[in-house]
Amino acid sequence: MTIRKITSNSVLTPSDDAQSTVSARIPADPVEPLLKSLQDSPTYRTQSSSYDTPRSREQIQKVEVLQRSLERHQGERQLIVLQDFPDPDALSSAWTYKLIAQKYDIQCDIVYAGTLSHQENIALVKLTSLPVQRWALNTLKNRNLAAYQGYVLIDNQGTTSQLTPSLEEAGIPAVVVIDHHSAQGEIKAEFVDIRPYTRATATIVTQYLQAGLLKLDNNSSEHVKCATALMHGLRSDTNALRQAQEEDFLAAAYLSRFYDAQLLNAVLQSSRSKQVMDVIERSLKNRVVQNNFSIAGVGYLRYDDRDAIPQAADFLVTEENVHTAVVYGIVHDEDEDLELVIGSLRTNKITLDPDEFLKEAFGHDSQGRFFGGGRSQAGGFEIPLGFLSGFAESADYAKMKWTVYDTQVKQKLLRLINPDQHYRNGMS
Ligand SMILES: [Mn+2]
Repeated sequence: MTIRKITSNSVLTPSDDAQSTVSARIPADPVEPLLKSLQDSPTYRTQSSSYDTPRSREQIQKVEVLQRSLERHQGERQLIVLQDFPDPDALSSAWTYKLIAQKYDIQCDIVYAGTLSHQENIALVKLTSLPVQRWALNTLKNRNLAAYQGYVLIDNQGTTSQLTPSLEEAGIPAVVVIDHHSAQGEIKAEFVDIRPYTRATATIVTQYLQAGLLKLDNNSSEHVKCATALMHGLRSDTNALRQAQEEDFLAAAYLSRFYDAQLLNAVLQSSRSKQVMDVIERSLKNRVVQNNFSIAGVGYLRYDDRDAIPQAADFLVTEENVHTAVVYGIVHDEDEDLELVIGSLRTNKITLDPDEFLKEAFGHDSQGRFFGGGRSQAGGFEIPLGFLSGFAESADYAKMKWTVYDTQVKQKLLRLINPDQHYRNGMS
């Protein structure tokens, strides 16, 4: 387990009862007076807690550091880079950062290299006019990277985007990293706020709003849409608030003053495509359940249907006696003519750390980059097929290739799931 380093001068959140005493004192407009009173509050100088609430001194300091970074970069242009397959948490948090930065005269463009494939993400972007652009890797040479003085990573640490190596090459510095996934390696940026114990990046950026970096205005349709997107992001990373912690509820409570419930409903009502249903069906048919883990390979799927994999994992984890589901398949990226094994993990088991589990199961490549990683209760992995990439002429060859990868992925997972049983061959 990765434990957040606690330094002797950190002021962390108190025990639950102390928190409730304080929550009772929250005034109608909780922001500065609350933070001020809490900073002085002796009840806050207590021991460690597994997560921070917006009230810890550490977080107040974070907001001040971010503010200074924004001031330093006034008049500049920044590129906000999302993971290749951005989710609602990433999309909404990036939009929030863009709106905050605008106040400091920083112009941001939000980009991702992969695809928006979940029906809800497509609906979210369309219905809220969320300002995001697809920058496929092969279009990068036509972009004017020199226009950007820095890049920003939100809800990721650069390891899940194909764009970061090119930005590094172009000499663009990472200015800001805001994420809640476990640390994916060393990060060099001016401002880093990584909170592995926070359920959603949307919670972190909502706390920035609450701390006064941007005052949301009910009369601004852009603000209302952004608050709606944040509410969706927060819900989607907390399993519709079922796994939310106090700080997520507090963030949601704040957003409830601004968001449009009808708009959120419209986003949530988007329906699944036939392709997604087919992948779910395959995962159901192919699943192997061992030691409460459900594992399913779904074979080949189109790049645009990539998001069917986490949806299938979401479904498999609902089976009785299953606490963890892993679904994977081979995805073909036509733009890049590249094939990848892509997988998702979902777990209800509190003691299972998806980040640790996936890193241990699949290890890393020759550059030390892990094939998988995660956050609380969810994770994913991507393994490039390399030399074996590319569509095969014969169906037999494609089948053989799938069998090899299917066997290898299962082998690596089962080694962890059944540590006592040496997993040999025979994948039935
Ligand atoms: Mn997230």
